[in-house]
Amino acid sequence: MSLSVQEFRQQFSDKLMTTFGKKVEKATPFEAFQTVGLILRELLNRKWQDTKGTYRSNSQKQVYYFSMEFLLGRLMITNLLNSGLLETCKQGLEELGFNLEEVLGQEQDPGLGNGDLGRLAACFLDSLASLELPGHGCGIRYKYGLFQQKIVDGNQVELPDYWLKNEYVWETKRLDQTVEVHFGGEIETVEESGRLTFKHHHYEKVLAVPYDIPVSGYQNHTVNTLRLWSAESTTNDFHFYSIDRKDYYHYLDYKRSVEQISEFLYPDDSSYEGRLLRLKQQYFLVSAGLQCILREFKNSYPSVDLLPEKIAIQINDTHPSLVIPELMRLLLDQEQLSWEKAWELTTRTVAYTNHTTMSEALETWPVDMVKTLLPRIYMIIHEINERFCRHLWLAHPTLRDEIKHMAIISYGQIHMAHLAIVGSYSVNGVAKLHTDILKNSVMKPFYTVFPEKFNNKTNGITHRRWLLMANPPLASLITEAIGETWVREPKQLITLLKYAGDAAFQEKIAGVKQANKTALAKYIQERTGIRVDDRSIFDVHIKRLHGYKRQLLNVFHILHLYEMIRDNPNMDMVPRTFIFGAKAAPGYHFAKKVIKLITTTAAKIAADPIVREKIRVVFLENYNVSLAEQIIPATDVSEQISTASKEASGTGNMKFMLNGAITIGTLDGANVEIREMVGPDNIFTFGLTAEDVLAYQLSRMYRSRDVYNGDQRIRRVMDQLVNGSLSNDDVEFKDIYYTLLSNNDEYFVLKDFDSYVEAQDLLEQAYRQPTEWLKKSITNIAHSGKFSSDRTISEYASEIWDIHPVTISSTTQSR
Ligand code: CR1
Repeated sequence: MSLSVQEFRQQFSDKLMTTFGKKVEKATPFEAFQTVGLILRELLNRKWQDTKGTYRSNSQKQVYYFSMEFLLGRLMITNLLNSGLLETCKQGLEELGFNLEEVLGQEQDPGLGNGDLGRLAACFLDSLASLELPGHGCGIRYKYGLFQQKIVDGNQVELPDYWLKNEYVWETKRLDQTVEVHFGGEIETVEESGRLTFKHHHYEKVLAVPYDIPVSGYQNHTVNTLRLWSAESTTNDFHFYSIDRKDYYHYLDYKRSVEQISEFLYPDDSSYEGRLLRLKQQYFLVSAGLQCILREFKNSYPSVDLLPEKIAIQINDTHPSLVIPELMRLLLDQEQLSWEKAWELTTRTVAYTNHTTMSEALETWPVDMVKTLLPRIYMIIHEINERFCRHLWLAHPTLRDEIKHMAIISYGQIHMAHLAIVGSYSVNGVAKLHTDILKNSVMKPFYTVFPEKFNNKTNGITHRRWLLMANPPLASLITEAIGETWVREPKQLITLLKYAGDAAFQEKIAGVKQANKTALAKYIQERTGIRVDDRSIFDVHIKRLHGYKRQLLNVFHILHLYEMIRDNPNMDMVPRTFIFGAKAAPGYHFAKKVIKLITTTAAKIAADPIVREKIRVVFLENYNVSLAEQIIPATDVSEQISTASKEASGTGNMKFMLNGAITIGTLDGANVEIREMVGPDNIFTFGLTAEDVLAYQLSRMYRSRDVYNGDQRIRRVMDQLVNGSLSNDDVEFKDIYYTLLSNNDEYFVLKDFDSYVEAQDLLEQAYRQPTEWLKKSITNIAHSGKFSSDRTISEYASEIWDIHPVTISSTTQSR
């Protein structure tokens, strides 16, 4: 689509007038944003129509990616870049008296996700559309995203994230596509002409209304769909005007309970009600999504037998794993298929991605809860379990002792990962190490039974958002050096290797990094009032706050440096700025204490005239996609220091690498593959390996107290937690202290401290050699092509989904 600056300006003022009744001079930046949004929407709508039309007419297979989270980030910039209008819009807006940055900044981040898992889903949608692959997202339109984080007195405070308070310019409500989802009630089993049928009575009826968001591909004609479902009530079953108005009050209760379903991303699941709501959300997504897919499918194809040939459903972790019994329900009860046929179709359509081996995150639901909320679904899960256990008993006699650990239903709980494995044709992990751990340890018996299902798909990120949009100066520099083929084929970044040692190129790379650091320093000052030295090393740890991600280990290193500088104020060291960004789950006490520890350490250092010359700590509140886009291009050191075996992949590690940061990390998740690519000289690895960790967990031979007793540096750091030197309130950090000593330091912080400090020393020495450092940095960028989500999605497309690129033919496009 080409649009001249002149045409853009004209369209802008026309649209502004018809939408807001305003002249350009009077428009606010928000109105300008909405206006550009509407211009883009019109362009996208045409391509969207074409895409849908082409998919319908060429009857190729399509994939649906079911996920409880999609962490999209701002979409205006993506849509401008993808449609090739970024420059036109920038210039047009400037001529009209607006600043592009300010206009883009008006967009609310839709916080419909928590961390990596949701961001991965968004990168995947971007790659699907950019590779012209027929693939769509299916999720929930939560009214409130993940909470907004404020830091008050050093503590995290959670505020509601009402991202929809202004109209969301990218969505379209599709009332005509509404479906009904049923909860509760009873099932009556009746025999009709020799066949059992199941009648659902007294259920609660919820309307699922879809809102569609267009997902555009990079400078092509594809616009796929992200469909987000919203729960609404129906008024049909109530008589508001009855004499006693009883129905009216029932209706209010009912309306409230329905709307809750799509209200919050994470209902507080520390209570039974909270958990019930979460289960309701999962079924709501799954049932609405599947009904709609099946309805469209039946409009296009003569028989549901073709389902696996035409549709693949990928479930993003176990959250949408009720897809399996729900698809069975639809095929059995609605389509009247036999159990065997329905099972065959289901297990050839559904594929499952596992994203974690942490036992706390492996979902289970109490039988009673599922039975009451989803009676028919429970019956189906029960039957799947019976048949699966019988199969194990007969076909795998050697596993008989394992059956109780493999059953889908055991000890009153439904194990969703087991259901997902049994009911799908592909089970993939998200990095090599993680997949190996699934196969050889966590899911071992399942791997024995279904070896053919297990496969690895190492995660990736979209270089369009994380380099082209987030770091335009670096992107231009790369293009200047190696031409622009890398933009469509990120693997080509490898040709940068020949410039790794090139002094002139190094200087340019250093210049871009410095400019980004200066910009971030300015941003930090504006946001926090803290002035940081933009010549210091920017050492960054941004991700969810969790024990296994070990923000605590990072703080311990900082507190150790603090002691060293106090001992020797003239210590020769390169000044460093430690930057953190992280949200802690609202009910996760320990994680919140770690935030408090970071902010307390920051304050203590800021107040110390000697120490603050050398180190600074900054905690940036409300970490989200847009903030990550600011921070990553300015980073020198990327902290990826999870306890080995715990981080399934990580994707932040890839974003940093792509932007030339050097990783300090454990041999965990995708760090292992980053190391394989760049070689050991271009990454700083340390600490226990996954094997060590698993062995310690089995043998129970680790004693954190021994490490504490044996290392004076650790004792000094830890004593600061409880001796009043950090906080007057001497119980403030007691919990952290005892978690490490009395609860035996589940995440091996003390154990890895020594090798972490050593790796940090080596890293500092390397930083002192600018030529060597820049060489490492360029080498990292050059090898980052492997971690493009285009590569990941191509693998899913050919090895799991069997879908192929479709060139969209233009039917509505006038130009
Ligand atoms: C993992 O912890 C991984 C993402 C995306 C997370 C992280 O290492 O990069 O998934 N897992 O694959 C998760 O959120 C529920 O599990």
